[in-house]
Amino acid sequence: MDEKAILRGYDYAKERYAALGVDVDAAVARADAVPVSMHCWQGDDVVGFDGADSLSGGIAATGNFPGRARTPAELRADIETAMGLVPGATKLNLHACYAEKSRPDVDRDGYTTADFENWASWAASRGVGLDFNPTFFSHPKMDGNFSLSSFDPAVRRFWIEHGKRSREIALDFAKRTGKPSVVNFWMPDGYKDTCADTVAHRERMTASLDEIFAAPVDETLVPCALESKLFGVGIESYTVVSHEYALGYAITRNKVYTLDSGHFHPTETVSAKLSATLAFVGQVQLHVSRGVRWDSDHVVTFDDELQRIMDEILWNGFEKRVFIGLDYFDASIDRIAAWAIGLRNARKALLSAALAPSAAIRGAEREGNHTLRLALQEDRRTLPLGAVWEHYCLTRGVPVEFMDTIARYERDVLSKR
Ligand code: RNT
Ligand code: ZN
Repeated sequence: MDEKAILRGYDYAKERYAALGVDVDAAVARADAVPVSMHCWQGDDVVGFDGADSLSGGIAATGNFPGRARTPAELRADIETAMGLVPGATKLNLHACYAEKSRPDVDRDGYTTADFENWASWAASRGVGLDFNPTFFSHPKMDGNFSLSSFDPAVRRFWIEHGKRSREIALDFAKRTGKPSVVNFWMPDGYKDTCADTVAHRERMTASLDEIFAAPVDETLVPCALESKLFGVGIESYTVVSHEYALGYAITRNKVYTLDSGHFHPTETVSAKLSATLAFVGQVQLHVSRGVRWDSDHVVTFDDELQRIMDEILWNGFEKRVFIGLDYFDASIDRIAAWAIGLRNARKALLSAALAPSAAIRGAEREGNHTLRLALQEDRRTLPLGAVWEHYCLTRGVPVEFMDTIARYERDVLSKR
């Protein structure tokens, strides 16, 4: 891209936004500072490195694009390449199954930071924050799709210990990176067909979670989150941690509630749930995803729902109360591009939220002028966001057009795997 053209575009955009009372430089700084957590699992189709060769738990990555990362070193190289294409404060979200075992006999109930040493030092040396997830799937100790709410006490014990270890690992990550490490609990527990005793599993789940969270830990360093889900593949009829369950648990236990945009009925939106949820829970974590007909985890696109989510966060000043993470896994296209596209879209939507003339739009609403509100909302869509975005990329040393990098990496790295 011609730098001079970008600078000209930026000058025009500044004028255009100033006429609406928007300070572009302040908006860029605001959007730039909001952390977005990059999910490590897009790079290898959620397989991990601690023993599994396929994915379970009712989730599925479809596609067969060449170049899947097969080792931690390959995955870290891919992550670095993708991060280089994305401006702003990016964190990395790790799953426990990405452990590099320090001893051959250590299992998930016994993991410590020794099993994540390479990840922790990689992150600390780059100034990248780490979030963490215990992995309750793709493991022989799963009782079908049940973990913390299994009827088998030995199964529950194993997974309770895994949950406890995960908080300890995250605490160490937070100390070493100087940034909070959100620990997200998602368990697939549920049934394919109609559950006869819907209470029994929930009682066990509550007891298990309470035991995991019993030891005091500084939750400003390690915010602990519970993720709800409507259904999974082969878990269509009953999930233990449904929306109502997770919301109730988070409210009564002072935990973070994780809202995944693929985990609701297709006409429900997470953007509509944010301010309602935050009226009663302290903090929310987002798994920004895109379901197409089901929880298909398509790459996040720059669509209305993404924009509404980011508008809700910035227009309400929720930056400190909402942890933004991405959660999708597409194996049908270049995986590094999949990361870059989704992460750039998240950042672009944050920028658009910061640039929008929200004061004027809200002012019209206050005055009861719903015609003006709609006119401003619609005009906002075509304001020169792209010109500001290009200038932002330029000043952060991130390519405006990134597909050359992707093509080069495919040729030099992915094709050799
Ligand atoms: C599954 C949940 C969960 C996972 C990741 C890998 O439906 O969304 O968050 O996608 O933890
Ligand atoms: Zn999720």
